[in-house]
Amino acid sequence: MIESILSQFEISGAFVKAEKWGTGLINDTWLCEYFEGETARRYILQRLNPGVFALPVQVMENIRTVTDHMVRRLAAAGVVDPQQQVLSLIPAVTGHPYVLDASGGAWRATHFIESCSVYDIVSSPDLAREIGRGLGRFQALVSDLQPRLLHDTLPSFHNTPYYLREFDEALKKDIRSRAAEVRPEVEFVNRRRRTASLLMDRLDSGRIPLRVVHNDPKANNVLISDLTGKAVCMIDLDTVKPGIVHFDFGDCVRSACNPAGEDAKHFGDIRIDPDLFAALAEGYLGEAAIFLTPDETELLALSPKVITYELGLRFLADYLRGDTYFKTTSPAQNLHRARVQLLLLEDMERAAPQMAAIIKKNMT
Ligand code: ADP
Ligand code: GN1
Ligand code: MG
Repeated sequence: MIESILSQFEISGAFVKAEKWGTGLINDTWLCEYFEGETARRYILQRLNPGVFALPVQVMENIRTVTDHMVRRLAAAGVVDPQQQVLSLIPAVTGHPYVLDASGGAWRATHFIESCSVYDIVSSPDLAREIGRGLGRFQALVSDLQPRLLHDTLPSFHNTPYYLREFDEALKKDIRSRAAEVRPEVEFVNRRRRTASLLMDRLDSGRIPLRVVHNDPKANNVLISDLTGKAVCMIDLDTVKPGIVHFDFGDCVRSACNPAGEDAKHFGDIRIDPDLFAALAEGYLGEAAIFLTPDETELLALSPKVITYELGLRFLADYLRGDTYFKTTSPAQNLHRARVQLLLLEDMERAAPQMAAIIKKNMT
């Protein structure tokens, strides 16, 4: 199957092997090796999750629009080899940037960017700063791209009030009879229902603008150079579409500034680390301050809370529905993930004044 899909992409040389790759919760990824003469070349092959991406062709068109734009911007700025800093799609023999399989599943191939790593857990401020910088640079490069040029491939993707309604629905239906088990989490969620609209209200009132954003910039979606320790490239661009910068910044903080990680082993270790947060904010604003409005910047401080609430709701709703969205490797993993996010949210609430002060400091 993999070889037959690969043969439909414009990849030259002899196929050597393909191995499963990455720790993502949605798509399937393979690292593929070829030999071209004496030279080994590697590629990433991915199958988009059809249960999540109902419009794969539009997803791929968005990725092409965004990556082409970034390459143009970097080339105009004098970067000699922009393809080393931007995900580079390999065309299929049809000319499209994807291959559709018999069941309608969409596949894409990209050049593998060598000598880089991704981190599920961030343990130093230097790394957090680079992750923030990688996100800020990505957003800055697309800040002059009109959002209307992109398809809205996932209409409610970061609509937190929508996820709250979906959660209520899953709880009411309780198709797996799990509601009784999650009563403390439900109470926790209910006490914070107002958190859901904190960002969407600002967008609806026109206080913050719609932009082209990544929408899924968790820490492990930033490639970091093994040689320099610097951010090289943002990957995992399926969710790139119109949105607000806050969900990006918040998601980056949520995933990079909790040293216990998304699958924390000990609940007691879950926290927002102020040094990691300060470094990430500094790295991000060092790149993004140039295009953000003062209102947007000020609102950054509360964004980690909203997205952490949102992801807690999504994991918990998925648990209630019987684990149909996020990949799991153990029975109550989505419940565990939800608990981690809700504990992290509680710590963010405690740290809110400190986080606001750090953002303010970076504004001056
Ligand atoms: P997922 O949606 O499953 O998280 P990603 O697009 O993030 O998929 O890819 C999974 C992993 O593959 C990443 O964590 C990274 O290690 C690696 N990867 C993806 N694209 C590239 C690339 N172009 N160059 C190098 N590594 C990559
Ligand atoms: C999913 O694809 P991946 O693993 O990078 C999810 C994100 C969540 C994340 C939590 C399309 O991202 O929204 O924040 O898991 N992506 C989608 O780990 O739902
Ligand atoms: Mg990823």
